[in-house]
Amino acid sequence: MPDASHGPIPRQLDVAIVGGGLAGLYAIHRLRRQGLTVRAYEAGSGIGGTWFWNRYPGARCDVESLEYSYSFSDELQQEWKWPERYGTQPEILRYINHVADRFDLRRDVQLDTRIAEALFDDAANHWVLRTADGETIEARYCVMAAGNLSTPRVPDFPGLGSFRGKWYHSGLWPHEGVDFTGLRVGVIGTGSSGVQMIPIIASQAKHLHVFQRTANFSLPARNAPMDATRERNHKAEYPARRRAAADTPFAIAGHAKPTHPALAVPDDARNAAYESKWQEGGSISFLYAYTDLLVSKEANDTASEFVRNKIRCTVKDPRTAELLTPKDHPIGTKRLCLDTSYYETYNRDNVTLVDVRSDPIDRITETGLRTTGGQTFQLDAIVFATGFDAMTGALREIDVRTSTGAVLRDHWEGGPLTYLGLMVSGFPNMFVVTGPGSPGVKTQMIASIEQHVDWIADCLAHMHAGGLDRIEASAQAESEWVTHVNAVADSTLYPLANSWYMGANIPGKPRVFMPYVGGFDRYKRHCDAIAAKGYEGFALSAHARAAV
Ligand code: N01
Repeated sequence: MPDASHGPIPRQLDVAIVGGGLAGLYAIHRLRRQGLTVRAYEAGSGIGGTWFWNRYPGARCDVESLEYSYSFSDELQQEWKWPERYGTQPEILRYINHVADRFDLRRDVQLDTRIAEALFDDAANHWVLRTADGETIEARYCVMAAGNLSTPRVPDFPGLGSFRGKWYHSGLWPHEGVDFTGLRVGVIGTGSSGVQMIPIIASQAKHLHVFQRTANFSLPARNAPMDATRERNHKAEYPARRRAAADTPFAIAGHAKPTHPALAVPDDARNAAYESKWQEGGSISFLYAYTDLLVSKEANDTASEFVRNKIRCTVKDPRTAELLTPKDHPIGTKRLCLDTSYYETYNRDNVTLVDVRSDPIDRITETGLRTTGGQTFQLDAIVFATGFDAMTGALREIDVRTSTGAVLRDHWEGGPLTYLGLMVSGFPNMFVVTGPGSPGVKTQMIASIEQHVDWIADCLAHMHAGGLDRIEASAQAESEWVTHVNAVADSTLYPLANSWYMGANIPGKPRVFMPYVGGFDRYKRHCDAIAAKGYEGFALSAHARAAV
């Protein structure tokens, strides 16, 4: 563990930030404005987090670009021009780099630096971070902005080392890109990443085999060049739109609040409403059609069946259509995918869907892969679109502990425990941005990032003003929050799906519903109320003064 008594003098900071993505960058900006010395440590060779790593073909945000952007500077949101309805990965990365330059953030980012260990020194009342290269950093506070989908996972198939072709993971894509022209390609996984890349790889490959374990619901994105009038109107109302977004469950404005339960509406009117949402494109609008689509199975069945019928109408081969039709979870309870010509792609002669639910992948061979039932596939390239160790993976990769004996991996043995998703009891002065127990991943992520970082910054300002320098979530507040997060999830349909929200995609990971699904609006009001009550549930103290 870190031992500050050896080696060069450690860098001293007010706040060490782990991660140089959208969250880490905003934390630098916001905390620096408060006069704090900050530095972000980023494992990648560039800033951007998710948008730095996920460069697979077709990578694109599924929230509209006018929404999926920072709101903290009106000048920024006025001057940036998004060329399309949904931002592509290169465009979003370009935006992030622009923000870093515009607000002079780079000087406080250290690239190519992976934080391996973080020790809270109770006597000194500071964090000691150690990088994988052995550098030591001391900081009064630590902000974990390491991302929720930043630990790529390749399934443990035997034989991968023997494969003579090339293999890739969606979240670790080569910067120079990959040309699949003329190749026999296998894509494993049909989540958001697979659904986005499959149509593009199919258009290049000689033949594409898609290995599907679970069919996923996907809606058309209906991406298009940015409409100039729409952009002008949106920008004219940007601050009001951002405020309106903060008053919604997903932190996304512009969708009329649903007024009726689905079954209160006659069948033909309901189907017409779904059809209009289908034509409009986007997932929020569809799931927000009625008040109860995510809480009532009967209501959800109507929306699920509408999409199942669309799949059956689109995919010509009835067997393939049936395999692509999700039947094991209600629509929206796994992350709903957005696509461009995903189902149509299965009508191509060079695309074959393979059901690896009934006949799972047994091993990777020198020339492709083999299933347990003995089917063999000859492949030149394998793409793993197999997802991430979501929400807890990044923090569990760091050895986080305290000098008094607390170990984060142990504390989270049965699933992540946090208070508001912002702090963990037993780990003073460590904040988490959009962590488990927060609504982050169920919202427009940048809005959640800004809300979390603003809350943390305000908290530090409050402490500074009061001469306080230690904050810790109480075990009771944490336990009550986790109970609440679970109770809210249990009042919805979410737990019915084997999703990464539940940790279900990682063999052996505890099955606990991790995000808070009570809505961004409700969560923000709650966090504000906690702060107004003097940070109820947190113990704030003046360690330096007490120690004198
Ligand atoms: O990962 P996933 P992802 N054998 O976990 C399959 C965000 N995102 O990278 O469902 C065979 O969703 C697995 O099967 P199953 C977004 O939040 C956003 O696609 O576990 N298959 C599943 O089909 C998203 O939800 C955007 O049965 C195996 C797939 O691999 C999150 O990132 C774009 C397997 C993994 O799907 C993660 O998406 C991309 C095995 N052993 C990502 N193991 C946008 O903004 C796993 N699978 C649009």
